[in-house]
Amino acid sequence: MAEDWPQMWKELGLELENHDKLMAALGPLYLEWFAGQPNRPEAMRYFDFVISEVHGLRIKELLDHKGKGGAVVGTFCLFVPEEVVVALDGVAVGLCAGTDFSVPIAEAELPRNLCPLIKSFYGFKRGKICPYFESADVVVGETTCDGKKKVYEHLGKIHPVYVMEVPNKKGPADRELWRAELNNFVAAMEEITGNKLSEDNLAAAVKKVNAKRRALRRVHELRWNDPAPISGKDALLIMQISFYDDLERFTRKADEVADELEKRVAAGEGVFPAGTPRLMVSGTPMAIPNWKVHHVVETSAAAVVAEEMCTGFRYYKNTVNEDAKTLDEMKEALVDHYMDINCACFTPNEPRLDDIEYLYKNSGAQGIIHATLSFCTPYLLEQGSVKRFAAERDIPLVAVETDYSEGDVGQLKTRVEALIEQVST
Ligand code: BJ8
Repeated sequence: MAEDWPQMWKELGLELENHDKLMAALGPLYLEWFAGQPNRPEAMRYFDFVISEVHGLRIKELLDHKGKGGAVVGTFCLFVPEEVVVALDGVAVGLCAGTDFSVPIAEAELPRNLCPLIKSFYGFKRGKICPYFESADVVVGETTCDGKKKVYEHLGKIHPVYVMEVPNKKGPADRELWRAELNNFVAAMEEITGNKLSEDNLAAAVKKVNAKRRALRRVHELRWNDPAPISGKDALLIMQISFYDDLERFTRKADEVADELEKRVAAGEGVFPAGTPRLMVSGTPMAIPNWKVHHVVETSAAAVVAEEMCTGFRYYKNTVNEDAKTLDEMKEALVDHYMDINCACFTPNEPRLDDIEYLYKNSGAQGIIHATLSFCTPYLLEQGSVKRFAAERDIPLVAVETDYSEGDVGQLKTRVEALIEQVST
């Protein structure tokens, strides 16, 4: 790691002692869980490098961008229209929210019976541990679940926050609300970036973000082959990195992975032996560095071959229509795109079951793990519908509720192993 990073972190106002402790814990964990996987694609080296520089080079790039007058926009949800941020020469960064490390810092102020994703990100800010947070000119929140909605009020006291109202239903009035929210967001981002949205810059941004979604889809769908040419853990990692890496470089590198995977598939090569039990995961997002469920599955002689979640299919399922000509038509295409995300924050949310069915049928998965973060009411309540859906089709399913601690790994492993045994007989 370059020597001037501690100085950079200091200038960002990080609490260096806590930050060092976090990095000291994450480095060995990453080496143990990722580097040791057999027969990883060569093209994963880039992603290993990105992780090795996660708080170094990438932060320097963001600060350089700010130095040239650009803005950095922090996000926690797929609903934040990154095409608008990119069009206005901003950088959208999905902020870290996947570690237990920052949870106790949040619990000093927030209730303990709250989703760990929310506590994780709030603890990062409160403890001044995350250089992405400290680099962000603004954090864009959303009114998706009650936990996030209310914590943005707290966050707003210690960091600039802009909140988008996401509708709870998908009828005409809800579309209208979202259209208005999109226009308000454009106005807010124009003020923050000092740039004006135009047909040209929005069309270019849509193309760039679409290319990223397509590259992710290529990587993820190549796992549908047996043997799987890449582990679920690596596919998840690529997905997580897509939220904060440089947009165009990331797309190139993800396409390089996909090119290599295509060759592996043609040669019948995989990271697991052919016939390894195949599972898909559905539920709440797995923010970096939350790799727990995938690690448990793939150290139990099975493979994760699909994710019906925001760090997965929900992000790359659709691209934004590139045929729109006028700015109004382009914004309407964005409205269409975002209103088609099947998050549990909507009621009803039947199309999520169609997504699960599509992934289950096409990925060759033999069973489903419904994985929900603790205290996530929307996904815990949808667990019942997903269970019913699976039972009606005789699909083996196990539903787990977990957090970022190590405490339940043994129990998780027992449940996953029972599912693997069920799909293997
Ligand atoms: S579009 S899933 S990213 S809201 S896990 S914080 S819902 S209590 S993250 Fe999400 Fe956007 Fe929906 Fe996707 Fe609340 Fe649940 Fe926690 Fe969650």
